[in-house]
Amino acid sequence: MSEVRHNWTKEEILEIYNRPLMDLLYEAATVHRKQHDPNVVQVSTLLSIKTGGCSEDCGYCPQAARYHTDIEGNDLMTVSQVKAQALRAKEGGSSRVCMGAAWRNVKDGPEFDQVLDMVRTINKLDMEVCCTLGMVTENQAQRLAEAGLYAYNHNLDSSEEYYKEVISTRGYQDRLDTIDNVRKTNVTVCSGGIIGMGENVEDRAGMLVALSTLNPQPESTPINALVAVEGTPLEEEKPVEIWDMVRMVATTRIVLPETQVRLSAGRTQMSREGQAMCFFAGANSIFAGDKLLTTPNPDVNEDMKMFELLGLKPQKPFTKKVQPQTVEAEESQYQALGEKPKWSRPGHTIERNEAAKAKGKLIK
Ligand code: SAM
Ligand code: DTB
Ligand code: SF4
Repeated sequence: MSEVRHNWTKEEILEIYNRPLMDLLYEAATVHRKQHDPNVVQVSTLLSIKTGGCSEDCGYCPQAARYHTDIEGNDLMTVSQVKAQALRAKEGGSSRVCMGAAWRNVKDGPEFDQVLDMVRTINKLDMEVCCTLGMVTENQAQRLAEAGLYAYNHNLDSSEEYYKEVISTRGYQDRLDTIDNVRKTNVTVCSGGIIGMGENVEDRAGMLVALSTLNPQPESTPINALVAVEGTPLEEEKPVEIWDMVRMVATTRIVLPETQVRLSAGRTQMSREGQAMCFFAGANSIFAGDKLLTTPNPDVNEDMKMFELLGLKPQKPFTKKVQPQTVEAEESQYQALGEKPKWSRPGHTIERNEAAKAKGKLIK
């Protein structure tokens, strides 16, 4: 067993990231094999349960109301719609459903109660349930845990320094506090970020310092390549080079040896050979299904062919941790507190966000 370290420095991580590729790949694959079955990949399906119209200014996000993108927004899905999609995902070989909502944070009330019902319903289908709903309080995280939530996704997105260049409506500390709130429950933590937003390699290393020094480290770490969507402030960013993705995946694997590294957004731009290199470098999870939240993802059949070609097997649900028990709403120990947490709003000016907003207003 390789030791999990929580004191990685930026310099150490940069040294790893910049190693000759063959050395980097060899080390990452070695760490990977000590901790994981290299032929098993966990498969999750994303479901956008509430799309678009978001109040935030995240520069990468097509769901931010202030930018003009082609996204068709919708209200919160019904529990039966979600159940039907979860069954489809299960038939397609997914072990986990990850429900995303275009919210800044969770608010107590009927919509959150409906999400709790969705969690109960999917857990009863014997699938792992993940949610990504924005910031949550400890009480809200406990209510999700009671409903049978397996994982909560909340990304750090980038280094603390570069985060300020991308988002002005919420702070890095709020992200860390949410992860902390989830950590106080039985729910596993899924946290990672995005590359290709114009950050430099120091920022990539900085993000990995922030993730690896969490104690315990996240159980799952998504590495997204930016999907540059027209109308967002980052629309003109160049596609991430496969070499950057491989280096980022390999470095993540080395500094977070036990985590499931998820090859997330951006796979439509990657060849099979490129993805195979990422799996060799320690990626052991993907999002499957022809859509991520709002943008395209490779076809399920293409992924199945890739798994066959590479001899990869999908991971069975609850391999890493036992299935949580679902507590029914009537028997819940936790009630809505109607809290009004003081999540921060830094509100500094980000030129490209302002420009995209102005363009959005003009078009609308
Ligand atoms: N609204 C919630 C939040 O922001 O926490 C949950 C949904 S949000 C869309 C989940 C994550 O998706 C973001 O933190 C970001 O890492 C990722 N994401 C969003 N848009 C993306 C894009 N265009 N390319 C790559 N990743 C993206
Ligand atoms: C994560 O790290 N990536 C997923 C999931 N967690 C929620 C989302 C990717 C979204 C890509 C842009 C879109 O489809 O809207
Ligand atoms: Fe809203 Fe989440 Fe998109 Fe930010 S990333 S704009 S919080 S949906």
